[in-house]
Amino acid sequence: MSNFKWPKHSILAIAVIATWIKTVIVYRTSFDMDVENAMQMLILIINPLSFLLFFYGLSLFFKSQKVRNRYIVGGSILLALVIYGNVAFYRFYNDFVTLPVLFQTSNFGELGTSAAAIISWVDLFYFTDVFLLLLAVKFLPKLQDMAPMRKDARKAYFVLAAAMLFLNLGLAETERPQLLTRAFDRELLVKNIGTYNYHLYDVYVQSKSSAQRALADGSELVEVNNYVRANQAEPNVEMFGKYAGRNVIVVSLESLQTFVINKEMNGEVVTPFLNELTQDKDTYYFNDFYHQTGLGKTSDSEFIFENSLFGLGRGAVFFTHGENTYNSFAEKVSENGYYSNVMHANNKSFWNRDMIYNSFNLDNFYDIESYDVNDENSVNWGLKDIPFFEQSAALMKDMPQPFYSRLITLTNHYPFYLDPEDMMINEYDSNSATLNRYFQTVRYLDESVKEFFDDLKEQGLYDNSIIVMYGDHYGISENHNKAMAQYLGKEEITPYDSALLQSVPLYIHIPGSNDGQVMDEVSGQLDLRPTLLHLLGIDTSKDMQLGADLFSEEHEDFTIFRDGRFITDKVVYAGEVCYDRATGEETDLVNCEEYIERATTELGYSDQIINGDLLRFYDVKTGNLIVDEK
Ligand code: GP9
Ligand code: MN
Repeated sequence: MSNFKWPKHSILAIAVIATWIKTVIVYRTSFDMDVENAMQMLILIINPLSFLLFFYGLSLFFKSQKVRNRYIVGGSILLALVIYGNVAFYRFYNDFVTLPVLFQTSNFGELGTSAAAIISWVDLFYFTDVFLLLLAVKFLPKLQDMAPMRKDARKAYFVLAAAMLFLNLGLAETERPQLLTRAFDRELLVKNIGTYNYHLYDVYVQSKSSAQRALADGSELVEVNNYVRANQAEPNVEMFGKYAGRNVIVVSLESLQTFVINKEMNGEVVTPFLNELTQDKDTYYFNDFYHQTGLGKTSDSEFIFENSLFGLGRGAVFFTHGENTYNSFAEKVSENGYYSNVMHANNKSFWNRDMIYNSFNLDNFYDIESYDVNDENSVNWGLKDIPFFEQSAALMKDMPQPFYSRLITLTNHYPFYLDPEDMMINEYDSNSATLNRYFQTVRYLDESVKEFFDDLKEQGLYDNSIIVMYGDHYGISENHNKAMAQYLGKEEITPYDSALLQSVPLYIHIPGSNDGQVMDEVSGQLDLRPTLLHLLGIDTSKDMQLGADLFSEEHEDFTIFRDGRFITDKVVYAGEVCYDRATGEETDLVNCEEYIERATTELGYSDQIINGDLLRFYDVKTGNLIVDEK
């Protein structure tokens, strides 16, 4: 044994191979990435390699063995943290980390209950390569030749690394043409170029978007404006201004999806009050309405509601563009004599709300300081919805009228914990504890809404208000597909099913209207702003909005998701496949093509407006461009 000499660069080789194998295992065990064929599998397996060769290979530039080893071990720790951070994030958001998300640290403190459900001891596995390297560094050096690599050998090494990169990109290009230019979908990116290269790419995109603001001069708006004007839906004459002057109460129903509405779970009704409302004479209930949020979750839904623009494909626009110029719903109603405010019993800085609410020109934010929150009336993320609604109604009573209040509920939030006394139905019995608990917290949310209606009546606010309620985003991610399939009585959840599962309920409840209907427009959260402003008789014909009035004759059955998927009354487009909406069968891509183009255009325009901060160049009163002096 003592004569045996390990080859010169064993530590480097171990680093590359160990981290490589670990990364591939992590891909297969911790992320849910569909691999459809052998080529995709091959790409997945080789994609970490080029980066690892480069990254660990930099050690070859150090002369001393000691420094080389330190660099390699330090590097492996860094990469392990990156991978682990991604895994923990993925468990919660079912998505990959982006740079802007990393700066959302002010949210991390509050993730307490959620984090505990997400991290465990088994996670030490993600550091296996680090442990292995520590052992190797301790025991191998005596047994190996310590001299630095020769220059020509080093050159050959980097040529190999570059060749690996081109091989990877080449294969990815045949599998997914235009991957890097078109990608709204991080899963496709990670699958094809690997998690490490993905982060480098993300840094590049981030700097490009910062440059975009600096370089914008307003001329970009001409094309966007033409598109928006050409596609805008005329208000419905009968509905326009029909409820002018009423208070507007908007309720964001945390994580509520349509799949529980009018359904039972093991013989128990999940949402008795919300079910009743779907048939109510004063309620327009939209059963084919979708959330359009991305990584910003609740904050994205707020952004969409206020602006009728999409959030961003990466990170939360609330964080990345909190200081932009906007023309929010709040600002519009304030100009028409409304007192505008948001009510949410959480710290004001969560999701950067305090900052961006200023940019939205909201008159007030009733945050946690406005509420009486204690151990008794809290669970999970904070104040329970029933006392939240009760205290909110009391606060509303003292507001100047008419007011616009947007209330954000919280109890039906992952991980869906409840106190035993608030459990009104049993848990479900699938392999997903999350889905099992979800039905109970949804049941609680339903009860809280029912009581809220009573609170409003008690405070004398009910009759003169419009109450709008919608699900903010999904509650059950694709991580729970197996349990979901069990509940829905399906063999499996296909991408087609997943897209349709993004439906969230929308209620527009107008006391005394007597015109209640179930509406089956295919529609989305971007449509809320124009719809409600028109009900109040507020003109939006010059606004930069991408949604359409739900009561308009010209409203189209077409709704786009943030990641490029979309739904119409005829097709569902998901995972780059066009499905027949009625049958769920794959159909010719031609049937989706026209819409694919429009989805790309609209998402692109929305991004342009936000990244360029273009509304600073737009006079919404006149519809004129404010041309930048420079
Ligand atoms: C936090 C609440 C929840 O204040 O809105 O945010 P979410 O995690 O659903 O985006
Ligand atoms: Mn939410």
